[in-house]
Amino acid sequence: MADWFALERDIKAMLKQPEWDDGSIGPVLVRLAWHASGTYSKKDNTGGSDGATMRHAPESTDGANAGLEKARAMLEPLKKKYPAVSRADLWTLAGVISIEAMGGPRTPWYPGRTDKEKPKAAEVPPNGRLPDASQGAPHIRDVFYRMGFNDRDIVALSGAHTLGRCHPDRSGFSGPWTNTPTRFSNQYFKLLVNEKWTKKKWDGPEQYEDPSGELMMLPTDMALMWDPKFKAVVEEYAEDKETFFKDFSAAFGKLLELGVKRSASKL
Ligand code: HIF
Repeated sequence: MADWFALERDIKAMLKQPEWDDGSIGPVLVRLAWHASGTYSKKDNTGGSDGATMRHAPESTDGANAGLEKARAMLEPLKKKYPAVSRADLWTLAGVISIEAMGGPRTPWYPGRTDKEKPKAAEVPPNGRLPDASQGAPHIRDVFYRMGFNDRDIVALSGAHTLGRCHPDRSGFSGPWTNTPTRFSNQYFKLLVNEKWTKKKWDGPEQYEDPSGELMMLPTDMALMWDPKFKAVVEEYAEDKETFFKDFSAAFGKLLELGVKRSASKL
């Protein structure tokens, strides 16, 4: 049996890293947990966090996962310390602990994922299943409906962009969404509603900036304001942090469970 309490403590203890971005590796660990899970397709029940397949080609080479090799490497010492814990469990749990440690809700999480050391080709999801930030509402719906989410879930999940930042050497985009990128809150929604966002004039991909030029939104973030159904939920969460936290926790918990197969003995 793994000592889950000790593992949680160890994850929490490694989050603060002054030399990393905004002083915490929490945001990139949240991105790792989500990208491991977000390849799921309910059409054929493939993809998802089970197997920790992001270590293997082609998933390891998907442009959407650029930079996550660093996050995976940072968790390796914990894999060594807790060999009974699968990487698939470790990556998803690290996201959950990060959100909670940064002031967010506790997300439901259950162990029991197994790692695939030598997956068959069909066991690694194809590239291109993660969302493309340069697109709009129809693409967001295609990708998240494929995982089994609805419009309200999509907006709830999107609140995680209150955390972290974009890196020109990873995605090509640049900058944080909020002034508090290591604090989980409903700030992302407040900014979407209250700031004036304009297209950034630069050589990089299309992104939006606030009047200070310091904060950013991706085209997929702006799409939540341009689509009336999404916008109504954005406005609700901007006003009501409690409801956002409750809905986010349920949706993120569901995301981490996608495609997970457990044998009864593992529970
Ligand atoms: Fe992100 N996301 N995401 N994302 N994401 C980036 C960074 C983070 C999308 C694109 C990007 C979700 C949905 C979507 C986090 C968490 C979540 C980056 C920048 C891009 C381009 C990567 C880089 O350059 O380092 C798109 C198109 C999404 C669908 C709409 C989730 C809801 C918001 C599911 C989610 O939880 C986090 C955290 C980061 C910050 C990572 C960091 O290193 O700081």
